[in-house]
Amino acid sequence: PFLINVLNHETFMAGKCYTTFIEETPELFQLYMSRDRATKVIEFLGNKIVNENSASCEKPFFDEIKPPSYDVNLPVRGSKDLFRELGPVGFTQKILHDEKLYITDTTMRDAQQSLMATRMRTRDIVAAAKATNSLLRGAFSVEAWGGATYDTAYRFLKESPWSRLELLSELMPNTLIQMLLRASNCVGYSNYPDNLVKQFIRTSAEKGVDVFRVFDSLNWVENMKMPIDESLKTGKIVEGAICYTGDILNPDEKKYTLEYYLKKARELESLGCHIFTIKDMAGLLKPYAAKELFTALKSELKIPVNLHTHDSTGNGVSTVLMAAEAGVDIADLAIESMSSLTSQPSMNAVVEALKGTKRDTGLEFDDLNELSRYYAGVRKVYKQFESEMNAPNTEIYKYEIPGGQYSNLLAQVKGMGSGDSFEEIKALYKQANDLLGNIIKVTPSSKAVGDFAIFMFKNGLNKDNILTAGKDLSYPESVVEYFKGLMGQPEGGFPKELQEIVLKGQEPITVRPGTLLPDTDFEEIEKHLKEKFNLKDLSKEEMEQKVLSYALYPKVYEDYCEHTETYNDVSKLDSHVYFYGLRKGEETIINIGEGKDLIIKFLERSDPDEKGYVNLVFEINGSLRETKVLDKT
Ligand code: 3PY
Ligand code: ZN
Repeated sequence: PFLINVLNHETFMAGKCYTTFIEETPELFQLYMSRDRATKVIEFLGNKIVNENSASCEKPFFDEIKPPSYDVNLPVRGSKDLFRELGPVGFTQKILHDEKLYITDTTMRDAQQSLMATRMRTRDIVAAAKATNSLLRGAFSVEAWGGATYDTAYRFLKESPWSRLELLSELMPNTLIQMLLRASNCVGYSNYPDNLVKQFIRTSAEKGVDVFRVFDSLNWVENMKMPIDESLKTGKIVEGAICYTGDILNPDEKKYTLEYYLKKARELESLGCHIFTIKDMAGLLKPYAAKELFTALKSELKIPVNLHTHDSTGNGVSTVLMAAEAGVDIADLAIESMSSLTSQPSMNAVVEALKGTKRDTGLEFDDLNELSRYYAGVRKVYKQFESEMNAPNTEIYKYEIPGGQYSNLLAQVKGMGSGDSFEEIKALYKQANDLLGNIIKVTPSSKAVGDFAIFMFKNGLNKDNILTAGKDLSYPESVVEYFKGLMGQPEGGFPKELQEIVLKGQEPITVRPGTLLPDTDFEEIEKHLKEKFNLKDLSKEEMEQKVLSYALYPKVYEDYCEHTETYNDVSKLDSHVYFYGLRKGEETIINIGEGKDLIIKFLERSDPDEKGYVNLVFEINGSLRETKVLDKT
């Protein structure tokens, strides 16, 4: 039926169908195109309805969420304008001399990563972009990219992280866009070859990253030099971050002392970083420790200092205020409805707390409230991805488990059917950390500690028997990688006895892993992708992004390409439709570009036939369409 327009056409019927016929009468072929697209959409929806939303989990009802409103006529002069005028050194030195507390809004990256397993889709993020550009014009930056957002975009959301960056850059022209870069681990979980890390940094800068925050999971500065250097070469702002662990106010603390942090800060400053960041990924920095730490950092450094913390213990706002008292220049905070618990402390709370003081942020209550209203609505759609942590937890001080990992670990333990043993596993996490040498715990080193704790639990091991009972066992891959030196060198070195047991005769490395890894062959990857997928008419830039994505995550990226070939681009679907499909009788509108809409209504589904196929009936722009989906549940 889709060729009917053409078949009825007199030129076609008369056999006068020349090669220009399609060009001269494209409308005749339009139906075919839209059918193809529509078919893919209903196949995607059908699969969602049949295989991903069991009858026992009825789709919840969601209210329409209006994007945040703002005064469109208000001229905006934001941080990016100042950066353009003053350059990276000029602007960051201005921050150093200004009295106000500058703010980095983490809502679009770390807040959603920490609260909802990084599932927030580009559609919901960019809907807030224009308003954020205006309402947060007095802020330092918006952290919107990097960390776990890169692979989860492909893996779970079936959308390109590069498009997100491009859209944000277009919609927030006055705002500095910030990313989290895991040094040589880029946005992944292990060290990548130098040429890949460098290309990734260059492309990120070209596509819209204005501020690079660089950290290493063992605070090994040697591993940070090359990525910092490469980020500096882009002309953008570079923050060197040191991860905080332990407690500088604990008199028994011998390793992670105030002097440890000052030494690291001096090293990063001397590498040319424009800003120094304390990255407190587990929320361990207590308020009075923050006062002491930032007082000392302020008197040592000639670059602005920034505090990144999480509110897992409930002390987050106090920690930020104490740091503000001590002169911290920039604080990371999340919009209220996306703040607290495993996320950042509340921006709205800190902004109000500082009103009328010399550290007044310049941000306004009503503006933040409007953004908060928007995200409160969005958050409901992502409830299924939130952890069970619904109250602050000072236990974090004892176990030092980063917020994001805490909920993952609980889920993993429950998945093993050992939910009742979580107390024991937390205690083993602490022991595992000691056995690995009391290390920094952040992606990916935190994974090694978590994997090790679970391994100890499963094998009945503890700190007293591991060197004997664990002698002949083979250890989890992340633990082997750690002891091989593939994550870098931990402060104080590796515990030798356990290292020998784990490596079983393999030699560990002591140099930066990147110096040993062969270069990524970009041409080979391009050839492979062109052979495997339908990649015609791509610009050089588009191809470059695809090659980078494959180089970082080959399997995840190929799965994404296959998904796109099967179902087309699913990023235009509303999020509740993307995650839950449609209820019987529910309608959704998808804009397919150039002002064209597909209005899709789900009408009916059959029971599975003898081969297990379910027939689903939809209405698309008024016509009935059916699709068959194999019931895999
Ligand atoms: C990341 O690496 O994604 C982090 O947020 C670490 O804290
Ligand atoms: Zn964080």
